[in-house]
Amino acid sequence: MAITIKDIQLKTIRRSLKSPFKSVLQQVNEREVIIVTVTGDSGIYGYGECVAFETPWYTEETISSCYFVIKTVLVPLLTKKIIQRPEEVWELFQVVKGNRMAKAAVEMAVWDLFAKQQQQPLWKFVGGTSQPVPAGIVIAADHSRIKELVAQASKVGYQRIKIKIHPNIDLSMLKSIIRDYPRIQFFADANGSFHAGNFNRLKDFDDVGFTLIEQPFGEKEWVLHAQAKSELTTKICLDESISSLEDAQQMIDRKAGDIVVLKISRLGGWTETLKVVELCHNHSIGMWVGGMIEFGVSKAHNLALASLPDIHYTGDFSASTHFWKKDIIEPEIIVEYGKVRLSTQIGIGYAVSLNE
Ligand code: OSB
Ligand code: MG
Repeated sequence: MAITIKDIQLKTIRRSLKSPFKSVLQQVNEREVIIVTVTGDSGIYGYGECVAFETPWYTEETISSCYFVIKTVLVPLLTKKIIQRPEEVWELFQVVKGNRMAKAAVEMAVWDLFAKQQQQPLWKFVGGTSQPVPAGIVIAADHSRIKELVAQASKVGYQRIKIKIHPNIDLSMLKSIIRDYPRIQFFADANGSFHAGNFNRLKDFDDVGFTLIEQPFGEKEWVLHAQAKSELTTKICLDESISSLEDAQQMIDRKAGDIVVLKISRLGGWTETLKVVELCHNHSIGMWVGGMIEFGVSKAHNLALASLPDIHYTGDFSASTHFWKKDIIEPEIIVEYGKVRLSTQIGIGYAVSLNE
């Protein structure tokens, strides 16, 4: 059923994190995102969340570049258009170069709108089947706190813990923690902190007990990642490197990784993400859904993605209360027995409330 796009509204929200998020790239204390509301001719509306950061430390976009691009370029492109399928938004936006996080925020809202129009939960609309979704948490704090934070996460029931690493982190400390929790899967995220000069140091991480090492080298370092994949037994997983279908194809062609972190925003929206899922499925590449310190609208989209039958690793799904005093969705996301139950309501499945 066709939808005429009637109106698109942007609302910026800004909240402090409960505690600083520290990685080799940046320390994040506060988070600003843009909530995009797209309204169709029937009066139904869908939500997207733009999750670029304040400065370009993770991707090239920033929250202010996204606001500018959405407002002055994408909104005029989409307003009054008649859309038959949400995939058409990707095609409409092809006249705009790059700016994938800006495009994704608007495109995701249109997917939510279509799911609502069809009276389906978004996760069913995109083909999801697996629920509840297993919950994973990220530890991005001072190393002196890792042990204590792992103990806390284990108590909550998280099934997977991702630890931010860098070349100088104490490996015997990590080994002993991982040994203490045999039922929890541990991922390591290096955020590109290794380089050709310390390649051998990466090999020291091979027997620490990690299920995978995420993004050891820089985003364009296909050769180093291929070397890592061939020389380590721990699986190599790419995050920053994968911002398009072409990047996923590169990874496969160059044998530069075993696993892909899916981020709808970094990939430019659902349409491109679903293509990456299909490609990875066809090449037996593992997948999981990554987080970017998001609020509930984005998390709801991520949860829908994680419910696809091809997603086999546990993603970055922590409870709303992990980062936020108060999330922007109701009910908030909760983790029970290490899992997040998906909403049976239509669309993203949550009400949005932007008041503090
Ligand atoms: O590298 O995966 C990353 C957060 C912001 C930017 C990049 C990354 C992250 C995380 C995920 O590690 C944190 C989360 O939202 O659970
Ligand atoms: Mg990462």
